[in-house]
Amino acid sequence: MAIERTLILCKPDAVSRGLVGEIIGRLERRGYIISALKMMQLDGDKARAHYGEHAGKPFFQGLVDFITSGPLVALCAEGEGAVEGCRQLMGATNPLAAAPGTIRADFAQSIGRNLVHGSDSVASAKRELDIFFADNDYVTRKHDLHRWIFE
Ligand code: D4T
Repeated sequence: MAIERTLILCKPDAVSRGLVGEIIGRLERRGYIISALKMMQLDGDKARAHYGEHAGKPFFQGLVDFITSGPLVALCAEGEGAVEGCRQLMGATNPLAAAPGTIRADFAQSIGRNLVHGSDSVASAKRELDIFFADNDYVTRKHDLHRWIFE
């Protein structure tokens, strides 16, 4: 499995509920490296770009309103199979369908306030990371050493 990068968002509900540390801690304990991180409040244009695939769906405007409603924490997680691995940690989109032990099952109640976003493919990750981060936002991490620790 290749080293992948994925975009994780701790959405405004995670920030306002004080769950950012819990979420990042779970990513770190799984062994993912954080190579970029920032707190920001999204403007409408970025929010619509990020959620472009959902444009026209009934929940789209609510999604944009919510994601722009307050600060979020965006980060890039790196590691072997990080895209799928991070989605495992998050659990199913609807917290009621998420497996116990996942972030959404443990801390969320509704699909519209499900705390986290994680890219769903390597291609989406690349597109989404480019919305949130510039090349010089990333630090170089030593995957060889890190992989040896988690092997
Ligand atoms: P994100 O993008 O937040 O990681 O969620 P998922 O990748 O797990 O799920 P998604 O793209 O299908 O949904 C994006 C976002 O929209 C909200 N949503 C979704 C909603 O409010 N109502 C709905 O019916 C659906 C399908 C939740 C996540």
